[in-house]
Amino acid sequence: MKLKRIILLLLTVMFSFSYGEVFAKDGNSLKKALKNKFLIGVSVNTRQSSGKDVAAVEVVKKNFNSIVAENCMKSSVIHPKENKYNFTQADEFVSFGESNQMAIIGHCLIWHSQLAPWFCVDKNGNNVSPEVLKKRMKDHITTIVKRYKGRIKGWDVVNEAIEDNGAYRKTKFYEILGEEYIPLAFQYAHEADPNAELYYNDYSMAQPGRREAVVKMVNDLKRRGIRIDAVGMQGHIGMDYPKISEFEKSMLAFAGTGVKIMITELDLTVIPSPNPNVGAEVSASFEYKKEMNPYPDGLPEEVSKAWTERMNDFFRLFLKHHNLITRVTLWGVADQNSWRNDWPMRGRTDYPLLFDRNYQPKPVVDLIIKEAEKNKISF
Ligand code: 9MR
Repeated sequence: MKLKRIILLLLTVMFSFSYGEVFAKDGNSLKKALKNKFLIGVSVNTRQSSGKDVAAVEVVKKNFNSIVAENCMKSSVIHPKENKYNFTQADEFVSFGESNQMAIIGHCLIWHSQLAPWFCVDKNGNNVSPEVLKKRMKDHITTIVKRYKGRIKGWDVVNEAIEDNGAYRKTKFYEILGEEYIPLAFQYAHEADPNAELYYNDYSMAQPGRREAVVKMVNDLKRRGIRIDAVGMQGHIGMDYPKISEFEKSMLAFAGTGVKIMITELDLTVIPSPNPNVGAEVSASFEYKKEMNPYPDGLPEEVSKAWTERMNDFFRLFLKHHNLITRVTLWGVADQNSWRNDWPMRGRTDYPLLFDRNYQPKPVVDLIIKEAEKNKISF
């Protein structure tokens, strides 16, 4: 009996290793390996969704089954003036996803940043009244969501509304409408496409203050019967932040409210941060310093190894909780596409993504594939 169990165990281990290797060499891809775990997505820029960046398009098609618009659906791009929408790039993005049978994610309906300048103010630059802002939000959300009704799987409805300490971010939306702008945005989105999934998305989600505030916000929405399907944890992480245990705590806390978890904007920076407290605050900006750009010509072996291990650790965490997670999305295709090269300091060379500057998969891709395949085999 005991011998039979040992043989079975040995066979399982041998099989899972060789299976993983064969698969990886055979050109297995992230999306095949993760098929029964969660969607594996990537943000695409307009050169990619228009097909111009041919090499990146190949990587996207082979490895990812979901896409999100990196910039083309932000209000300043898609709705630059009150009576002017600019749908060209967003239309192209949605068609790209459809022609490749991908789950298409809209990003983002209400965000204080990259906000169209007209949105919250009148002609003299003064804040509009609550009634006017509600109407503008409703028009904006309804027009965009209806245009892509039935084609977009889910929307980041509100982006980055909470601060590290759990306070509401003092945006124009908040100034004019208070906390209520959030439920209103979800309500308008739901009315425009009742079948679309709706998400709240934010960065530095492992911060205890933000964690608590987001849990409270989701619970309030649910108590009021307002649809919210998932919390998006952006995942702009570094080599020493956040602690994986704190990230996991937040995953479990959000899942505890009854919504799903999505890792929406994953990238792992390896270059020094001029100020570790800026999270992913887009407005942060520091003057270029050569010593802050230590790896312009490639990563030293030991740094690359440490990066691989940490990225792999995060994927192991995601695989451990795959029943809570519906999607993991990388914020960019290959390293040269990443916003990290220019934020919060312009002109640096970072290595935050799964594919290198030659569009080749990094060693971690194989490790993720093996880990996913290992979990798949059970006797
Ligand atoms: O990657 C995006 C970059 O190209 C834009 O310049 C920037 C401002 O619109 O936004 C970046 O994406 C952000 C995302 O929309 C929301 N979370 C933080 C991301 C990184 O700043």
